[in-house]
Amino acid sequence: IFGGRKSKPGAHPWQVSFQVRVWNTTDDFSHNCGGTLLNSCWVLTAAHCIEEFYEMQVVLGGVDLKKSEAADQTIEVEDYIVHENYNATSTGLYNDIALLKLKNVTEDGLCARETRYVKSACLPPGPFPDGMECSISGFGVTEKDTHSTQLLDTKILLINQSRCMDPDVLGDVLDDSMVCAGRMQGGVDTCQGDSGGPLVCKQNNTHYIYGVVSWGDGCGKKNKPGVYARVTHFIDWINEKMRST
Ligand code: 4AZ
Repeated sequence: IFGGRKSKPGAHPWQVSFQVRVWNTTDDFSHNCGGTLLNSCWVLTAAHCIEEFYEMQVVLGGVDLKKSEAADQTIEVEDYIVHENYNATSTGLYNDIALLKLKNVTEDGLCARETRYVKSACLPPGPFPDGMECSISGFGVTEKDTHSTQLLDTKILLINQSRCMDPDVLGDVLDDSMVCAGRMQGGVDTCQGDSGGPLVCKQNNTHYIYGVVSWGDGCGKKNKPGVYARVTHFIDWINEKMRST
């Protein structure tokens, strides 16, 4: 996160750290991407966060990757579903969305347990207006050029699609699987390591997952807002996949 500050415990209870181990070594899991808890057993993330990893887990409830905290819940990833039309090209990442299915860890068939620090975000009921202020959070690269071990957050604005497709902004490379958000003056943005994490908008005291951190032209640059997978475009896909398994 560029232009962020340390988040307060419980401020982003749907935020996950999606962690992986590449080989069967004694190496610890390492943070790979962000993600958003949709319900007890499902996490939304970006398709580009997924490869053939040896082992995958999510950590919920934490605000510090270096410390084990009382609120932490660490849960294995049992399976993943990448969007069938995910396409990474030189111009951008199309349909950059995926679901992680968590392993049941309780007798009642649940995965994550809801607490003050672990809660799911809602799927949005429809489009939100251009200019709406929404929040981003993550453990990714900051303006100091290093990943953050602390969960950082900040606020950005939803940006009009045709404005974002101006030649002086990102150009004619976006499709309706994407939504832009940021600050046109620069300095406030998501970056590498925040990928897969939440762009959350609050309406009537309910928090909606509106975007999944996907890509951009660098981080925090003037006139280069971040690009997010547009969750409203994928509501049917998400519900269908969560029903089917
Ligand atoms: C990345 O490399 C990345 N500024 C994520 C978000 C943005 C740029 C790059 C948006 O994962």
